Amino acid sequence: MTAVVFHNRQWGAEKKNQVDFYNRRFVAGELDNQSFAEIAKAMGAEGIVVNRLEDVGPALKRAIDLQMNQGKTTIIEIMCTRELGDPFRRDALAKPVRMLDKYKDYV
Ligand SMILES: Cc1ncc(C[n+]2csc(CCOP(=O)(O)OP(=O)(O)O)c2C)c(N)n1
Repeated sequence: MTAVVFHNRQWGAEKKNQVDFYNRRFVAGELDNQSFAEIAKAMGAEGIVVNRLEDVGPALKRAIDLQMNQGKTTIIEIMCTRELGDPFRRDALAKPVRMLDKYKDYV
């Protein structure tokens, strides 16, 4: 098989919620020292790191060739920016609304 990992060196969804709800502060959301391509190689698969947009096509061609002609699994690790996307939910870390009386003391 061929798998593509979009690697932005962070848990971006979690970081974005922290940034939005805690005055732009965040903790424990950034990842700095791992390589998914190297992890793939350590596990016996192929690993390809893509740093430039124009290298995506050749990486996919190589992975598909390995998959179809040699039966090998490849992890394509595409390095991305750390731009934070907008969350699907905008109330993720908001104070919950308590609908039932029995929960009104839980804030
Ligand atoms: C259809 C759907 N399923 C599940 C989720 C819940 N969800 C929000 S962010 C996220 C993980 C995002 O991971 P990735 O795209 O790798 O970005 P990262 O947060 O790691 O930067 C998931 C599963 C969602 N938003 N939409």
